[in-house]
Amino acid sequence: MRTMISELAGKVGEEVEIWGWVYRHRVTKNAVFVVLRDSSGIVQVVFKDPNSEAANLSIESSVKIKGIVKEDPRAPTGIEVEGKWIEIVHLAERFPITKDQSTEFLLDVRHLWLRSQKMGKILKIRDLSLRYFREFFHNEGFWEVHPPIITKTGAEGGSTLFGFDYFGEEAYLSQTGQLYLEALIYVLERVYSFTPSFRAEKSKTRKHLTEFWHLEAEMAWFSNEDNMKLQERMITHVVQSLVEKNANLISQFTDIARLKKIEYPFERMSYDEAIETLQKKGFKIEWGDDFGAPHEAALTEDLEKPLFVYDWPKESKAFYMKLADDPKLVKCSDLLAPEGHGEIIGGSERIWEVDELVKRIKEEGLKEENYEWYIDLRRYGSVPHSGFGLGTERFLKWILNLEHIRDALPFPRTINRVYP
Ligand code: NSS
Repeated sequence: MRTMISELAGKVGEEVEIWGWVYRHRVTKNAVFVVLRDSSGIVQVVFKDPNSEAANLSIESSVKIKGIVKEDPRAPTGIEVEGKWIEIVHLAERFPITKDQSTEFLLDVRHLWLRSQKMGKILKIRDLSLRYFREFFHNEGFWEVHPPIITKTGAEGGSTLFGFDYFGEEAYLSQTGQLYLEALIYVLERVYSFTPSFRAEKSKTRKHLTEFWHLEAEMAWFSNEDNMKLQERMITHVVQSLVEKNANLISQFTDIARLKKIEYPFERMSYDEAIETLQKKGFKIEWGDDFGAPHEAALTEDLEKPLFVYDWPKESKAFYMKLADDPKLVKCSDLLAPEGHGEIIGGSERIWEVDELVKRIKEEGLKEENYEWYIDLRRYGSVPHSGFGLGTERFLKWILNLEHIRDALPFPRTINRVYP
């Protein structure tokens, strides 16, 4: 029977069979050393016979090995396996990835680079985070729903729409499921979705993808204040679950103490205050301007927790946002991660009256006929409501302190890469 590598520690002295891939390989006068990798971990196997078939292995070959589990204080996991038998399932060709290769090359062979220890761990943390997000939503009475990806409606600005010909009609890849989630609150009240979102981002930065995984929620009867409170509790739940249940994995990327501090309530600052703060710090920024990466960094550099910047100028935000008491502003908030990782959540209260919505659609120069169904939602028992969207990869980049957003998912799509 097969044993996973992570289970070996409990089997010292026993004979086991392990299956996996050759991670490292070294042949000396007296022995053959094979570091074997499976999805649960790595372990060193020593064959005391230098003529063992193990001597012929190449990196990434797939093998089945039988051997005895031994304690070894020098090994990172405290154990190693004394190899007794080996079956080579597939002898790998020369593996193209060796030490010290360029980032561009590693991106070209992404399908193979995914086997690295680092990527394997990130992918596990990505999955664990999503389990905790879903757990949070289900605990809070949300239903998971599935909005379409092919749409007629842009929502986050025309410049980043991917358009295509849909049997003679112009259609787009979804930038957000939000408008559809708004329809679904009238049956389920609290809904969330996890979908790919697409943005034809011209910007080549460390935090922009053209395809990212969007976790979105929409809640009937919620003000933007309720919305922010839900977001901070959600982030706290996910981060603290990771800290409590997966400290071993997480601590290989970042200091756990840094994450323990991520507890609600988060910091809050109005857009007006943010502009003043930036001007005092010497930035040439005017009321009405959006923030770039240096601004976000300056606002959060001294913070240990995320910061909500709320009540933005209407002109800088999307058409669907509810006007604030001061009609120059809209009831919305961006959640900025600390340490300059930038915006991780965008959320707002939505316009729920027909006239106000039609006026904003016209002001923004959008085609009213494409939004007829969306306007319709304001005609039959409309209610105040709010929601938000979180970029999964932005969240992971922040939590794990990743250099670049592309390492937060297996096959990143950026302005200059759609392969592999
Ligand atoms: O444009 S957002 O700020 N807001 C929306 O799309 C709303 N319609 C969401 C909603 O209320 N349901 O995008 C939300 C988040 C943003 O904070 C980022 O974390 C992430 O989506 N995002 C991105 N991540 C990676 N790459 C790109 N290009 C990107 N754009 C947004």
